[in-house]
Parts: sequence; structure tokens; C-alpha cells
Amino acid sequence: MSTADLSVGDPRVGDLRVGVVGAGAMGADHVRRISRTITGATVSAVVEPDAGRRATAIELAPGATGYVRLEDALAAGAVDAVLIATPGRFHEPVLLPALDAGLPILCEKPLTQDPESSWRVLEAEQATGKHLIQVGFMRRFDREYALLRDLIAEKSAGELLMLHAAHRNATVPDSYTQDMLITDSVVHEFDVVPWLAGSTIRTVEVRYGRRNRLTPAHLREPILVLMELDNGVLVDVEMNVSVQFGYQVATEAVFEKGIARIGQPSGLQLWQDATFRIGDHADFTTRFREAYDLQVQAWVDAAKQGAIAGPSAWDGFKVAVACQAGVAALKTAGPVALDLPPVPSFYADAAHPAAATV
Ligand code: ISE
Repeated sequence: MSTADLSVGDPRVGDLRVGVVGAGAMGADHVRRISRTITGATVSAVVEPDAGRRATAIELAPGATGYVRLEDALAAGAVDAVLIATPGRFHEPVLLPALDAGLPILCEKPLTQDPESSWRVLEAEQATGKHLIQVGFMRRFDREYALLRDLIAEKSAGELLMLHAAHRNATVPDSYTQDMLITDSVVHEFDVVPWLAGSTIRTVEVRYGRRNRLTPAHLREPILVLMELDNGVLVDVEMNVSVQFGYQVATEAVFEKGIARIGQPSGLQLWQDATFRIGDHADFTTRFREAYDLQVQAWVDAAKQGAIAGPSAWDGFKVAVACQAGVAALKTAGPVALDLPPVPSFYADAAHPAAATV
């Protein structure tokens, strides 16, 4: 189709008008990214009930209109696509009207907070007949994760045997609960591990060890999360949210005849006073900044073609099932099995999407 066949207002012509829903730290970061870093899109609407946050986000996107509810932005015909960055419990009430309007959606993780609501979202998407939802698991857009995935697939170091992952946050806010170790943090490994290994999670187990005295009083961590994949690969994740010193997400992959590591510190190197120092990250916004940029750019480019370019709603559903097992494993001794229904035919081709190669 040539651009001559497209009418003005068609999202494939000119900038995609994005409505960003939720203007907390992550939403504001995406407003800034769409306005200043990526191409082909503008923020036309900021949907946020808090007036202060709404105004601050609009300052980053001159020309955007503020709304309290997504439905009002939809009724005004103000958006071609929706980026959802609200807390997870508000995702379903935003996803459903956006799907009803037939708009492309980038939904920050998680898709929703439990398999039942994620299933309802899958049904609503299938009713549109289109793949409209991309879930914001940004690690798939990190260059080192993509290299590791290629290495695993090409088997030049032999078959993958194990993955050792470390997921370390400096601190977490008081609002962070014990379940969030799984639903807010390990949720990323639940998406990226099957994507890397080309297999499905069969069981999840949580082990508690010595508690960090610096962790908030209501938390018991660090924890060790053990996964067994359908292909026999074993995965351990050190989930640690009180390391104080900074932010680290690293993985070591063990192959039949080699070892690979990603996520090592790669910042400024400084030799001074008989000491060697290397910069590291304080939080995920800088550690994954490039991945976020690539993710949103890929989504915008794909949305203009009526497609998605990353994790699908089915991927989001599978992660919701894994999180349910993970939360159960926090309170259970031994492995908890995942109970995944068969993939609906609508998503069958997207079960292990090759999309999101960067
Ligand atoms: C946070 O919400 C994120 O998504 C980060 O990527 C993760 O590392 C952190 O643990 C979460 O709290």
C-alpha cells in the first residue's frame, strides 16, 4: 500500500498519537521518551487522576491534553494508541476500553495481576480479531539478552544446561509487599527465561535463607527462586531487594562446553589511588534505558503497521500463571507446578514470538 492510499488521521501517516495512561515515575518516563527520544509518535493525551502528576507529565509533552479517564480521551478521538503505565491492578479496566476501541496497546508489566483477569483480556483481544496488545517486558529489548538468546538457539557452546540469575534492587518502598518479590520483580524472569531458553516453566519453588537485617521489617528476603523448565533446564534466581549498593540484573548461562555472562557492570572505569572502580546502576531506569527506548520505538513502528513487536497478551497470561505459582511457592515447601491451559489458536503462532530481536 502506498501512502497515497492512506487518509489523513490514519495512524500509518505521520505521528502515532499516543495516550499515556498513568503518569507516575514509569508513565512520566515514557512521556519523556516518546516526546524526546523516539521517532514517529507524539503524546497526545495524558490520562491520570492526580492533577499534580498530570500537569507535570504534560509539561514534558507540550500539546498533550490531560484527562482523568481513558474513556474521555477515547470519546474525544484524541488517541491512535494507548500506553498503559498504571499500577497493575488498574490494567484490566484500562485494557478493556482500549481493546473495545480497537487501538494498539503497550501495557507495562504485568498484563494483569491474576490468570483469571488476564484470561478475560485474552478473550477481549480475540473478539477484536487483531493482535493489539504488546506487554512491556523490556528485557527482551536489552542487547545482551538478545545476544544470549541467539547463543542458546545456535548451540555453538552446546545445549543450555542451567541459568543462574541475580536480580538485585538497592532498596524498595514501604508499599512493596512480600508477594511483590514475585509479582513485581521475578515477574521479569518469568517472561525472559522461557524466551531465552525456548521452553516453558514447569515448576517454581522458593527457598528462604538468612534474612538481610537491612530489609524492611515486613519482608523476608533475599529469596532463591528455582524453576524447572520443560526441556530440563534448571534456573535459579537470587531475588534480593535490599542490597543497598545499587541495581544489578545479571545472568550466567551454563552450556555443555561453555559459560556466558550478561549484565556485568560496564560503566566508567576509573584507576585512582591504587584502586580500580567501575560505574554501576542505581536503578532500573538507567540499567534498562536503551531497552525501554528500543521497546517503545519497536511498538510504535509495529503499531503503524497494525502489528505488535514483542511479548503478546498470551505471553502476559503465561506470566500471570507463573506469578500465581510463585506466590503460592512463597508459602509452600517444595516445587509448585504451573497449570497452563492449551494456547488458543489465535495465539498459536505467537507462542514463542521471534519478534523483539534487536
Ligand atoms: C520494578 O517494578 C521493575 O519492574 C524492575 O525492573 C525490577 O527490577 C524491580 O524489582 C521492580 O520493583
